Amino acid sequence: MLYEFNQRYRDMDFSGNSSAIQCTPQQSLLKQLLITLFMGLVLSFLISGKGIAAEHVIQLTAEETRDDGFGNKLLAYKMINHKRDGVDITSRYSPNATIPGPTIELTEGDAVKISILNAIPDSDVPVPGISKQVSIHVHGVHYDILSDGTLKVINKLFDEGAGAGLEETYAVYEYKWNVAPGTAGTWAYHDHNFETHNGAEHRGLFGAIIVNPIGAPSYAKEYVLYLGDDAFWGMEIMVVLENNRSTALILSCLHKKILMSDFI
Ligand SMILES: [Cu+2]
Repeated sequence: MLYEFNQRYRDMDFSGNSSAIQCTPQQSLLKQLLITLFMGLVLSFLISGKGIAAEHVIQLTAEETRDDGFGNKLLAYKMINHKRDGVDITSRYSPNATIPGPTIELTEGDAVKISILNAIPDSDVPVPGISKQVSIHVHGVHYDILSDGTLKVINKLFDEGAGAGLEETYAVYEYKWNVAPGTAGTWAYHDHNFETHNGAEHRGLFGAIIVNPIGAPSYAKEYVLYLGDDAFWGMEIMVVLENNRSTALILSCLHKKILMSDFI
């Protein structure tokens, strides 16, 4: 399947009315003042060393897992590529599709373009009344409605995912996140479109983003833990073992006594 962006989203013009408008001398002066003020703000950010935002370009797929021997298959996100300011940092992730999905670390002020490719078999074949799309619906960071990662029945605009939706079909769908100041924290992302308008979060399509405050200390090991009704799921981040790759943890509390010391 080609990794092509949906044209409808990319070609959309957000610049508004572009027809030429004559400025009066007062308006020109005001414009110059605003430009000077803006340049001053940019310079002060650069001098203080703060607010130097990174640009992330991230590509994920959603895949079906192997049969568990009883006819059950789950779904999982996989990191295909992550570039931070043009530097490839994909090697910090597992090369496999994992449950939970890849934990994505960001910093306040960053900008993110994240796209999803649907690699679930037959997901591009429309089925009346059933969405085969997968999406990335995120919490915590800011975005406009075209990056909500939901179906048109919810957002009233488009089926915002990859694969055959109820109305639109895309091979790849791209979202834009504004990791605005004030969004620091650990947040969930998950599918919202597969088969129901609440998606397939319960079948494995979920993960976390960590938004660090500017200047936050870094830690040798971090864990994101998810609590379900019969299992702990987790993601170990930046592990020194295993070539610094993040590793998914699936720890059933029915079969294993879990101690917090396991994580320290
Ligand atoms: Cu949610």
